[in-house]
Formats: sequence, C-alpha cells, structure tokens
Amino acid sequence: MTVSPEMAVSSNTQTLDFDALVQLLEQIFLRHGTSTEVARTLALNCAGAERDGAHSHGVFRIPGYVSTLNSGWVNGQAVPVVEDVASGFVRVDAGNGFAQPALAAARALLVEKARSAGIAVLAIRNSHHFAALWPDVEPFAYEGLVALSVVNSMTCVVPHGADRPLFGTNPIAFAAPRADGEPIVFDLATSAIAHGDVQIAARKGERLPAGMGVDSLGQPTQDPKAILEGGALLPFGGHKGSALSMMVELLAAALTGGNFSFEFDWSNHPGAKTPWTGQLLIVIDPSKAAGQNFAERSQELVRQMHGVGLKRLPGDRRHQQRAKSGAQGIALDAETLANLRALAQ
Ligand code: NDP
Ligand code: PYC
Repeated sequence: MTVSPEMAVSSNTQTLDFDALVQLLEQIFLRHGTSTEVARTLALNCAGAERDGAHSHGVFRIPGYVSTLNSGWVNGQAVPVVEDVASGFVRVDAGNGFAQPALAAARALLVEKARSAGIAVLAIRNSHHFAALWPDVEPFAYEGLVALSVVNSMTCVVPHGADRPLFGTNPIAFAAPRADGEPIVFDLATSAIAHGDVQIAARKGERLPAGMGVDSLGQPTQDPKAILEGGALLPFGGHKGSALSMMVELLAAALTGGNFSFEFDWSNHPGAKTPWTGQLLIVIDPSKAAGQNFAERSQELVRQMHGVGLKRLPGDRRHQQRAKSGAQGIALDAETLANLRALAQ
C-alpha cells in the first residue's frame, strides 16, 4: 500500500485518508522499534482516534509514544502471554508491552467465553495504555455484545478530601448494541479533565474552566501549566468521581495484578510517558438476558431520551466526525504532518 497523495485544503491544513494515516503511523512505530503487529495495532488505534476527532489521543500522542519507546521504558516487541484461567476469566501478561496487542491476542478466547458463559472477564497486567479507551469496547457492541473497560494511568489526581495526588485519570468506557444506529458508547476520564486535554490547553495558551485542578500549593487554578508543573487534577463530580476512580484502581490494577497508578517509577527513563499499569474488560452476551432483544430495548431507551429533548448521545460527536473524515479525509495541520513524516524517517 502506498501513501495516497494529500489534497491541500488550506495553506496550513492537509487531508489524508484513513489508510494513508495508518500507514504513516505504522512506519513511525516500526522505525522506533516495535514489532509489525504492535505497529499495526497502535497505528489503527491512533488513526481511529484522529479520524473520530478524539484529538487528545490521536496523533498528538505520537511524540510521547516515540520518546517512551526510545527511553526503553516499554517493550515494543513484547509478545503477550494469554492464560485461560476459568470458564469466565482470561488473564494476559502483556510483557511490559502495550495493552492493545494484549487485548488483540486474547480477544477470540474472551468472546468465546462470553458467548458460552454469558459473561467473561479479561484481566491485562504488566501493560501500557496511552490511548482512548472506546476503541477497546466499541467493536464488541458491533458484534452484539455489551462491554465495559477500565484502565488506570499515572498519579496526577487528588482523591476527594485528600491533600495530594494518588489516583490516575482512570477512564471508564462502555459500549452496548442498539437496534437502529451506532452502538451506545461512552468513554470518560474520572478526572475532571483528561491529562491530554490539559497538555493541549497549555500548548495553546488557553485557560481551563474552574474546578479542574490545583497548583503545586494545592490552590485551585485554571492555568494548565500550573497543573502540569507540580500541580494536580481533581476527580470529576467530587466524591462521586473519586469513588469511581478508586474503583478503577481496584479493577484495573488490584484485580489484574498490574501496578496501581502510584506504584511505578519512570524517573530512570527520561522521555517515558506511558503508564505501566493494567486494564480490565468485562464482556456480556445480552442474548442470555430475560425479556426482549437487548438491542431493541436499548433503542427504546434512546428513543425515550430523544423524546425528552436530548439532542446528543455520547458517541454521536465521534460518529459524525468519522463520517466527515470518511467523506473529506482526516485534516492535519501541515506542521503536524511534517513532524510525523520526520519521525517516520
Ligand atoms: P470527554 O469529557 O470529552 O467525553 C466523555 C464522554 O462524554 C464521551 O463519550 C463523549 O462523547 C461524551 N460527551 C461529551 N460531551 C457530551 C455532551 N454534551 N452530551 C453527551 N455526551 C457528551 O472525555 P474525557 O476528556 O473524559 O476523556 C477523553 C479521552 O481520554 C477518553 O477517550 C479516555 O479514554 C482518554 N483517557 C485515556 C487514559 C489512559 O490512561 N489511557 C486516561 C484518561 C483519559 P463523544 O466521544 O461523542 O464526544
Ligand atoms: O489523558 O489522562 C490522559 C491520559 C493518561 C494516559 C493516557 N492518557
């Protein structure tokens, strides 16, 4: 496959089709020492985020992947070891590699177990997750399954009522099929804002809304740089988000055998950015449930939500952006594209 020529849409913006972006990102991962399989998996993930307008985890993350690989913190050649431990439980040791190839290695077994037992758990440990979480769950919903996933990240969130950071930004992603339309999918950090969005705001020189974080003295701040330079984030929703973040630590780390967000020390690996933690997935086969077809029931819920005036479901914005990217290509500014090309050399 060759990189298709881009079409200039403005002097500063160019578009690439999805396959061309995947190929460019694959070249970057390969150039920085990953196996072919890891390169393909991460390139598809990252290009998918960019295509869907999930910018905090699209190509913005590529320099971080590269510096991490160069630092020796992560094993880009790791071969995940899958263990079939119970009728509804699969474990994977990701071998200090990325979580997505570990999921890919265990996926067929996980689905087989979910369909036979009605529910199955995938516990990934010794893994790095530096991406959006929805790509890990949405495909299950396209197969008629319900999926929930949690992953913990790196200490930067102050538990509600505490003085200092301990939790990671710890996202939760959920996907469920529905009869007419795209699956119902949400994916949210349990911090008031994702760390990636704080970095983007700092880069653009923008202030944050109130209530997102504190500075190095623990004082509320709207300055993203103050949060990044010795400050910390807050959970969303006070004690409620804090409880969910705690749950993510328990499920993604304690239950998998991975590190808590506070347990790893990357200080000897300058450039390391990827949290070395764990990830849990729970997959349910709704055909085992009583009553009407689940996808019809979820469609009814959506119909009722629209009936009370709801204009936007979680996932709608991504799917609209996906359709636009499909029709018009994925827009990247010229400098970003030049930087990506340089990293591929
Ligand atoms: P957002 O707050 O942007 O969005 C959270 C969810 O709410 C999305 O499903 C979004 O749908 C939906 N949503 C947003 N606004 C509305 C609205 N007005 N009405 C209805 N639904 C809405 O996400 P976060 O900033 O919390 O997280 C961003 C990303 O960061 C996630 O993909 C997450 O997985 C990732 N992340 C990854 C970490 C890791 O360790 N790997 C750590 C922390 C975060 P839509 O997508 O359609 O906008
Ligand atoms: O945006 O909070 C975040 C994040 C942490 C790890 C990957 N993304």
